[in-house]
Amino acid sequence: MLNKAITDKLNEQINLEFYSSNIYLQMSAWCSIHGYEGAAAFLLRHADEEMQHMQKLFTYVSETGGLPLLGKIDAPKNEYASLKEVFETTLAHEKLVTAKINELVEVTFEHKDYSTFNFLQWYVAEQHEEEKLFNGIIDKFNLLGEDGRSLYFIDRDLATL
Ligand code: OFO
Repeated sequence: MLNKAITDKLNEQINLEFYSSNIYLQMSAWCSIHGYEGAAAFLLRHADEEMQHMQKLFTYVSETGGLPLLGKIDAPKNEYASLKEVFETTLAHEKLVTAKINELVEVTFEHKDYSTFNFLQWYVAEQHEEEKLFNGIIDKFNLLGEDGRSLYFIDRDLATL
C-alpha cells in the first residue's frame, strides 16, 4: 500500500503528464497551421508518448492499492512567435518535468519506499533522453538560423525524429 504523501505526488505527476501531452498536441496544431508538417507530426507522436507516461503512472498507482485521481488540467498556450519558440518551450517544459520527477524521487527516498523509488528510475532515465532530444533540436536552430531555407530543413528533419 502506498504512503499518502507518495500517492498524492504520483497523482500530481499523472496530471502533469496529461498536461505535457496537451501542450504538445496544441503545439502540433500550431505547427500544422503554419505549414510545419514535420514538426506537427513529431509533436503529435510526442503527445502520444506523454499519454504513455501518464498511463504507466496510473497503472502503478492502481496496482499498489492507491486511487489514481484525475484533476483539472490547465489549457496549454496556443500562440507562438516562431517555430524556435515552440521548441524553446518544449525544452523549458521538460526541465520542469525533470524537477518534478526529482522531487518525487526524493519523497520516496524520505519514506524509504524503495519500490516506488525503483519504479521512478524509468522516468529519471526518460527525462535525460527528453532533455537531450529537445536540446538537440534547439542546437539545430542555433546552427542553421531561422531563415526560410533553414526552417524548411529543420522541419523536414523533425519529421524523421
Ligand atoms: Fe516529456 O516526459 Fe513526460 O512529461
